[in-house]
Amino acid sequence: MIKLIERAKNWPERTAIKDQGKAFSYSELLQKSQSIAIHLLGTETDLSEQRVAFMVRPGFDYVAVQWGVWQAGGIAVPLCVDHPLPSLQYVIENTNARTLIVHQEYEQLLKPLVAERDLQFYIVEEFPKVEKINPLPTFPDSRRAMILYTSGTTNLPKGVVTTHQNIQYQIRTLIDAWGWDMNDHILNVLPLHHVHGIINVISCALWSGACVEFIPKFKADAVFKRFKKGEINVFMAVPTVYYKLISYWNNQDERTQKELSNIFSNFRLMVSGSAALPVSVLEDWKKISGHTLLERYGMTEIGMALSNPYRGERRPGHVGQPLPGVDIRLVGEDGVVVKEGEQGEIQVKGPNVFKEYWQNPEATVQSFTDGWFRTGDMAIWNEGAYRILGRNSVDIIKSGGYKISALEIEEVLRTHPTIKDCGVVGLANEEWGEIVAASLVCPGQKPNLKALNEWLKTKLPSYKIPRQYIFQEDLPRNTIGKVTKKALQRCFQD
Ligand code: MCA
Ligand code: AMP
Repeated sequence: MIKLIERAKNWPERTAIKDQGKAFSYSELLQKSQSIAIHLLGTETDLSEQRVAFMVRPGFDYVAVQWGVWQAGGIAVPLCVDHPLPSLQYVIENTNARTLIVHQEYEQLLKPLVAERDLQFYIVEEFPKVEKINPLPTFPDSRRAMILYTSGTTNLPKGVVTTHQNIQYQIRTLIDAWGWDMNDHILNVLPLHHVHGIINVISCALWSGACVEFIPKFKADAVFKRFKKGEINVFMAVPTVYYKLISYWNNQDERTQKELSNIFSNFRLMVSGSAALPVSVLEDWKKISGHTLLERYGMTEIGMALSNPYRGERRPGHVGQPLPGVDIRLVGEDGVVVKEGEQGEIQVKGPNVFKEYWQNPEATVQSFTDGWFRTGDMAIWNEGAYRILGRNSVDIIKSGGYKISALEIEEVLRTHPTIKDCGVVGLANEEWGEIVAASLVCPGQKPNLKALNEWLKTKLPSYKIPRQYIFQEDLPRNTIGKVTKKALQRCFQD
């Protein structure tokens, strides 16, 4: 049986999840997830890596569905609950999912797809309880467990496949490194179609017998309200979330600020990751909460790889040292491992590293060299800790912790009738890390930008929509006619 799920039997009465004011025990989670597994299996004895896509809000139902798919032997494909239909359709088609599970509120949105692809369709709220649980399939840990989509240097996102073994390793290394135990209580504010929320927050908590509490959507006031109750002692988020919490705190009167700051004496750990944590945010948060954020570095393909220590010096602007069992090397452009103090690409090896890009052997082969995974992130080893210097591709943008491909947005923009050509870049931004910006070449009538964004929202998730536009007669190009993105970034400053 899957270790993460098997462990739940050790503490059936403990609270696993708090969701919308209701507490659910580990035994309830096991029961519901096993019922779901039985329904998914129907007359089969094993889903044998069939892909099961699900669009379920973060909360008890989400975990029950994920565990249900795993116990039935399927591959879990979590869909982003905020994505427009084309993005959802892409994932469902790319994984060739035969089954789709949704919260009722998403039924209307996905109905056309269900009919078109003849999907087996379930509404979570309607899964009846199964009284008698038939034996569930057994399989080795090498089985594929999950596909998460991540943007790369190609225009369309790639499916990252992890096995149960990968996931188990990713969880265990964090349990040891960050001192998780069953008395922990974490608040999840992150979306659950990415590693940060799925592995670092919910799976680590549930592995430990701890409690994970959900709020439906991140809102600074709702977070502080939960913190005030005094139960939560662990928190993990992207830098933008800390930025927003700091802004909220700054806007309170002095008495409220004091009251809010007192809450943090209960906390044992606060982590930041998914994007570079500005030193100013680390310092402001320390002033407010008394906590030095633990910054770590990870990626969908590898889980977590580098982390500042739980005990010991957390150095601002640095991401610490390799996690136990994770091998790291820095490699120069010539393919040779660099000397200390020189910059190179981070390459990673270890049981945490993913199996493959889904049905994309070419991309899988290209992303490895001699068995090392090439992250595309540049770093330097600086007196005992790694420091991330940025990515080796300007076509990857990180905004609010989301990884975004400039090429994907350009492809969509070029399909607009008024746009002949375009160039998309990321611009440094205090709150979001980077914001998406687009230069448009429109020889005829220029589009109305508000209308353009409304049009884009039907095709792309909101975080991929450009926040700044310029119009140009032509894009800046080098002598061989290639768009020079660095020069384009400067055009926005001008
Ligand atoms: C939203 N807005 C933006 C952006 N997103 N503006 C600029 N850039 C953006 N990226 C605007 C909206 O248009 C809206 O504006 C307003 O902000 C609020 O939008 P909303 O969607 O409500 O935003 P939010 O809920 O406040 O979102 C902020 C967020 C979210 C909570 C930080 O971006 C988020 O959940 N990020 C986490 C992503 C994540 O989990 N990444 C992990 C992947 P208006 O009000 O004008 O309409 S990386 C990973 O997993 C690896 C392994 C790792 O290392 O962790
Ligand atoms: P994703 O592909 O969405 O999993 O995003 C992974 C990417 O986020 C990495 O390749 C890095 O570029 C970035 N990232 C994650 N953590 C950090 C960090 N602490 N500092 C800088 N960049 C980070």
